[in-house]
Amino acid sequence: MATGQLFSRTTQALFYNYKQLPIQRMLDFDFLCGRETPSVAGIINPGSEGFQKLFFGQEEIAIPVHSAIEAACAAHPTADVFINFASFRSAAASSMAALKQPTIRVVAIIAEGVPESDTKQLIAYARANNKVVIGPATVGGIQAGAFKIGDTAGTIDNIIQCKLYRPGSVGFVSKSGGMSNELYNTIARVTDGIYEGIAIGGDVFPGSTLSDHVLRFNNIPQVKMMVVLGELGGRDEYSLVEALKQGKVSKPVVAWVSGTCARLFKSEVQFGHAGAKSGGELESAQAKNQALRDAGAVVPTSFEAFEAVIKETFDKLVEEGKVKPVKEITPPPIPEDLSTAIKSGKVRAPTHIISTISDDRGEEPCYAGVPMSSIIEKGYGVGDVISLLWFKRSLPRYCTQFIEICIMLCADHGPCVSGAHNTIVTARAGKDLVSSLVSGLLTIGPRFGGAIDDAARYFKDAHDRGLTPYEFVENMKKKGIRVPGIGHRIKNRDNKDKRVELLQKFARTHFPSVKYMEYAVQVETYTLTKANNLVLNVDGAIGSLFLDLLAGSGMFTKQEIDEIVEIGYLNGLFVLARSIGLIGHTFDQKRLKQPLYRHPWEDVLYTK
Ligand code: Q5B
Repeated sequence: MATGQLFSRTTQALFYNYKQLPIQRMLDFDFLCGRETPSVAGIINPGSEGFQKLFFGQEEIAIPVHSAIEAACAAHPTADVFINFASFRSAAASSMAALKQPTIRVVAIIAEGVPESDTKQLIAYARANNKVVIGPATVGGIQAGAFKIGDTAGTIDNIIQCKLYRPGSVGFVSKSGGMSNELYNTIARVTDGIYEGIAIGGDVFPGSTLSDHVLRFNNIPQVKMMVVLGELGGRDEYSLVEALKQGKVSKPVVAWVSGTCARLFKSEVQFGHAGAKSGGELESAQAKNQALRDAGAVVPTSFEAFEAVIKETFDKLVEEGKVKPVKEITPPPIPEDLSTAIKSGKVRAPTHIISTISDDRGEEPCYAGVPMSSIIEKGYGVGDVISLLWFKRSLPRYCTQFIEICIMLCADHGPCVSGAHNTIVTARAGKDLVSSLVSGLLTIGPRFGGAIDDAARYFKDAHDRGLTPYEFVENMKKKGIRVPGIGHRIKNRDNKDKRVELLQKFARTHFPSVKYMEYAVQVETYTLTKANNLVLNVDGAIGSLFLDLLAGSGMFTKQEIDEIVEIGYLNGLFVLARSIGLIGHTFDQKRLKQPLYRHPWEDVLYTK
């Protein structure tokens, strides 16, 4: 690897696998550092394309999403860092695909558990092609004030605390990502801060090694000293020992190999990382610390003394005039996410929707405050669910039974009615279920099935005003309005609608009062004197009987009844019921594989 800088203030990355939080953290870091361009040029999310909205400071930006690595690299030729958040199963293949792209220079592999044989191939390919792999099993790395990989250095608060928003003079490399956070803090306390920090990852075969990065830091003029945190297991630290012995490192190196406690255990211990196990004596923390010390690194006697020796080394550089004090700056504040601010009670925000009928936030959804489980345990039916969701209360059994009867009786009325006809024609045109259903539903209106609300309105008004059926019907005629709920295309005095009879029978048996229905029947008696087909139809029967239900149940105030009639709840019963039949007609046509419907010419009057 050697040479110098991996990143700069203009470095851009491609981010593999959409992970909102680490990407947002990168962008927040950019903003903190005063970068002009976001460090994430594009996202690769296999299988999806488009844009992902994220914040860059206070502004929302749209970051392009690509479904393939090749397409992303072609679209963003200047993005030379590939941040791989793939799982351990697919990290190797995607990393290799990225390394093979001419535009990609650095690949960071976050996943832990990548098969070692795969990692070895990645390392070999990267070395042969002069590319850099950071990881696997890493949090990534950071160039202070310039570029950060994913979750490196944690929260924005931590980044500010560690002064990572501006460059210092220390090059830091560690195996552990978690411990690198600790050291960012330590280094910020006792020096002018980090210039660049890399966590190489805790696998047995890291894509790049401690010495790779130390040698690289040695070539970066802004880096004045290096801090190295190794760990027991493996021999990586010995290549650094060799480099020190051979005089390849001209800047001070302060190092510590953690895991000295391993000797306290009687048997071999595997620590957190795959590579961190106490193997032979040479791999022990003690041996590696001693070797580093012998080779010229500044090695403390314990981890606790690490901070002091870093300070001493840095102070010496200052005394020698090799480090000029960094000019402190105040980073801009990162706007807090609304959701976080609301959670902490710092701000309040008006809601955009108000809902009173159901709540899905708890352990189980509730309808009008009644939990799903009690709906099932109490043996509630569709009528009860309708009474909860439409009327926001539990109605008596006879009311919910009446609602269910309405639903059952209006579920279908054969293939020839407007709704079913439309649905059949639509299904035969090859359209899907929802299109076929809504095509039928759209015919429901003042003439077909949607006269229930108007019937309730007019019958209530006429009844409550004490109009005689004669006065009511003739007044309507004068206004040129057909009486809603009266009249039918095929039903008449001698062929009464069975549904109307069944509804009336039920209501007479169970309702405390049927005054509105009786009024509607009197209206029918009068209209039948005019024409044979001016019967009380199913809409009229439901409309008048629902008035009786509302008034007789004692569950609604007069004001609530007026509101229900005014808003028009009752056509909902027909819409809901007929959906059952329309869905059935759709399935029927599909099952019968019916061809496209074309109306016969003979059935059309062509005229001028
Ligand atoms: N005349 C239903 O009419 C229909 C009159 C009237 C005073 C009336 C008509 C009407 C009100 C709306 C209504 C629901 C269009 C019907 C339903 C669901 C269904 C359907 C199914 C299912 C039928 C002949 C003469 C004329 C008219 C007069 C008619 N209705 N006068 N009040 N209500 N009703 N809709 O047969 O003097 O000759 O000019 O609009 O309640 O949709 O099964 O099919 O389950 O699917 O076409 O049951 O009644 O009668 O238009 O030839 O009129 O009677 O003014 O008088 P028709 P028209 P005139 S249930």
